[in-house]
Amino acid sequence: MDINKMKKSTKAVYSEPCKLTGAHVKPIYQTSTFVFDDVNQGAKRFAGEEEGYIYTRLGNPTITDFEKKIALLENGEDAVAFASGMAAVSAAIFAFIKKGDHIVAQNSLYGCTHAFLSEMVTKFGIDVDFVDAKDISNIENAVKENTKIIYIESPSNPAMALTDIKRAAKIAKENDSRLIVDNTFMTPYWQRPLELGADLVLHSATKYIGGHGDVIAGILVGNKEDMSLIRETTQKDIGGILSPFDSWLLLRGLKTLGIRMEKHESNAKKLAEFLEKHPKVDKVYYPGLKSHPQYELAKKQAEGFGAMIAFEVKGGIDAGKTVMNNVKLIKLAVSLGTVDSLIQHPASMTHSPVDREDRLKGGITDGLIRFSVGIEEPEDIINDLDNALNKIKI
Ligand code: LCS
Repeated sequence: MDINKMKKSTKAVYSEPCKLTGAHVKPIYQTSTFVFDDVNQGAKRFAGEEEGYIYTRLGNPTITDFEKKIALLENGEDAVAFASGMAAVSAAIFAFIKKGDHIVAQNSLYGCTHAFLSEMVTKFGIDVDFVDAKDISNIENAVKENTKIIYIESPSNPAMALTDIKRAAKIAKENDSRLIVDNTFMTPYWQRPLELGADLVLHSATKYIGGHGDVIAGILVGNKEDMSLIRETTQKDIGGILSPFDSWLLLRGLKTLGIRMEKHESNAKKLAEFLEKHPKVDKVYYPGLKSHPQYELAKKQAEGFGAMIAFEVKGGIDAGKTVMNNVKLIKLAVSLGTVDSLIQHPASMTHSPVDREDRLKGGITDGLIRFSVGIEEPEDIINDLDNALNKIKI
């Protein structure tokens, strides 16, 4: 049996029993260190001459199982797990840049990623240019001889802007740089950027990978060489590793990735169509709607549209606040990709670390509302949202 040849849901569900005890679900290796037989063995492990664990910051069987599962799902050679999505972002960027290098980034990115690139990375003598990557020629024109990284989210948080991943990968290859794709909104269930030519895939595993809103985690996937470099540098020495317990929770969450993503998406389609027709709603941004300007690209590069929706109501931000303050079933909270529906206001919450001017360039208007569609029954979500929308007085 070769699990690599199986369908994506089977890959997500599959796990091997514990080799030692036969336990169906493997135990958690909740340990910080590993005992050596003798000094010689310890030295060999440190020298990389013998396989085996040393210390959990350098590796742990439960973390390895999670990394291998994501590598399998993303069709990558290897993966490296982190304590958060942001730890994965910083580890990926710092592993491949040095003073004098240049990064081209999409102008529509998660708030802390944008802040990290515009404020932190630039402190170390690295230039970053933000471009509207919906038009791929903007990436093409921004790339320079010293560009080492092209960084995108597709779809982006929260504007739902897409980048043509295949074309961005081609530009990266021609320029001897790396394309990093944040695939958080899609998960490997709907989109696998490595298959489209990307060099590294990143996830805030806090979201759909875990799925239940009880873990903060991040992961990078790529080829063996890049992943080894990250393990030996930014993971080992900056040290933002994932814990064994959280790895185990993520492995549990992943088993239902397929059915969760299918239900999230079928709900999202219904919600997007409901919002598009609602008299109090001005604009809806969902790649699965034919009215989305990048609907064709979404169909081409992904197997699904996901379940993140952004919308603007008539009456601007005040009307938006009325909606967010009046939902009952849907929770007013940041984060996304949990089994329950969440609503939030990017300009004052997730994207408040970004200057207003930069937010607007990334499509984040003051009145934009972001909605992470859960797996409750769609009628209940629609009723809750409809009640809240009808509280708007116009
Ligand atoms: N990338 C994307 C696309 C994200 O949405 C987030 C977090 C991160 C990276 C960072 O991951 P974390 O460190 O939080 O695991 N996005 C959040 C959001 O939209 N609301 O709260 C967090």
